[in-house]
Amino acid sequence: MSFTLPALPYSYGALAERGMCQETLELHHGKHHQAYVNTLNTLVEKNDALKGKTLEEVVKLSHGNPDLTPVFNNAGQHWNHSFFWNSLSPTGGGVPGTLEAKLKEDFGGVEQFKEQFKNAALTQFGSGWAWLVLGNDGKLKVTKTPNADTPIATGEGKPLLVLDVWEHAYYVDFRNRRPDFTDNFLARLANFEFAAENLKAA
Ligand code: MN3
Repeated sequence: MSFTLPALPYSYGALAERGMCQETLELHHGKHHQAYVNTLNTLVEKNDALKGKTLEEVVKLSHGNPDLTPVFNNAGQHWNHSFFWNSLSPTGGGVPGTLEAKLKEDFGGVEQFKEQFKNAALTQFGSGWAWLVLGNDGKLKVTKTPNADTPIATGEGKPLLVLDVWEHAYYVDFRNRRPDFTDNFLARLANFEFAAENLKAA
């Protein structure tokens, strides 16, 4: 059994009017994400201990194991990107009431959450990810991870929403302007309905 690239939950051109053009998605999903899936399949095929495991199992088994760094990097990137596509929406930016109430409770309000999230996205040096997670204490938390790292491996909490802050995520649309990319995500692309569903299921 091998891993496959999940189809986007919208068309390649669906986010163009909201600041993520077709070329970005064709490269990011069709080239970058596809390459992680292909490399992961090649590596797992050569490793009897990993064959037949689910993606989450491969991520957790390879995390922190120096012998399996290439496996972790590609498995983590596959998981994170699959989650990222669902964190975007052609009707994004609106925060449903259930999530808004919880953001108010744990951050003081939606704007305070957005400030913390933007700060995480901007202070992630180099490549990585900014996350909204449900912490193990039951409180919402903003966090960031470098490279392919992911809360499902670090145990920092249950992921609710993610933003890819690797340069390949924004260079076509925003050149080097990660702050503008992050603001645009929070205002017009973030699928807070998806985050609210993840919160409800937690
Ligand atoms: Mn990416």
